[in-house]
Amino acid sequence: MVEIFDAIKKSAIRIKWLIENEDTGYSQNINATGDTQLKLDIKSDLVIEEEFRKISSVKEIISEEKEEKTPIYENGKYLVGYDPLDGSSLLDVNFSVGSIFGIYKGEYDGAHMVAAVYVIYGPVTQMVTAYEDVGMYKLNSDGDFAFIKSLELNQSGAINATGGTHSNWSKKHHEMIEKIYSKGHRLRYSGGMVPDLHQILLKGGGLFSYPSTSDRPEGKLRMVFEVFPFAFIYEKAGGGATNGKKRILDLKPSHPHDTTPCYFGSKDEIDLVLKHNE
Ligand code: P6P
Repeated sequence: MVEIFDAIKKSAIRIKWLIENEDTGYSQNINATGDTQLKLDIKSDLVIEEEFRKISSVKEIISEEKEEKTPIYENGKYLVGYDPLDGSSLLDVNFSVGSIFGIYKGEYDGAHMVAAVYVIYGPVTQMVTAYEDVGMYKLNSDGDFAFIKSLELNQSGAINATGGTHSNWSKKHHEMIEKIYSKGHRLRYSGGMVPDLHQILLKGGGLFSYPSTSDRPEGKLRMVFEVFPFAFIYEKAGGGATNGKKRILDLKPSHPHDTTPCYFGSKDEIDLVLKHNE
């Protein structure tokens, strides 16, 4: 597992450089999910694939930016699903973006996840790893990721991060969001999954929701590359993650690019979501 974390660190340093020096414009390509790819989406994906090709413990990788899986080493024991540059459409307004990694053994689903990592490219570059516990690291001037602290969610928090187009929410979801606001929570939403969930983790808790909407009935966020990794991290940090009815990590995608409605948060907020959807 250490060599996987090291490959992620090397990728992060290279992607940070790309963000700071390369063209943030769009390519002519469309990815597996139908998004027009930024040149940086493609370059970040290539960087990660290059770094993982050096790791003998990795059997296969699959990227949000590619339809197909990429075999690495036949006798490798880990599978890695990743989103190389999540929220890349926010680069043109200089918002924080991130890379997300789910490390699996045997199957690309929540029950087989063994670790999760994300990197956030912001005013500083930080990495959060969830294995035994949840640790935060900061990229320093020597090119090392120095351990900063362990991360834990409070029983309840004060942040409400509300994904999706409000006019496409169900009546039930509107009512649930108002219930959260009635508890005194405040809106904190950038449109970037990594900084939005990082903020809730670091500011003690709250709720991030990306529900089923009329334009996206199965939600927008991808299970293997985004939702399982953050569900794993939030549970390890003492919180929870649900699709509104079931625990996220109990879900099984029928296709690696499947999406799901998702709610991540402190225990009290997740309980409120589940009760509201009974
Ligand atoms: P909306 C970015 O495009 C992304 O995939 C996630 O990073 C983010 O949480 C979500 O989409 C934002 O979607 O519909 O709220 O703008």
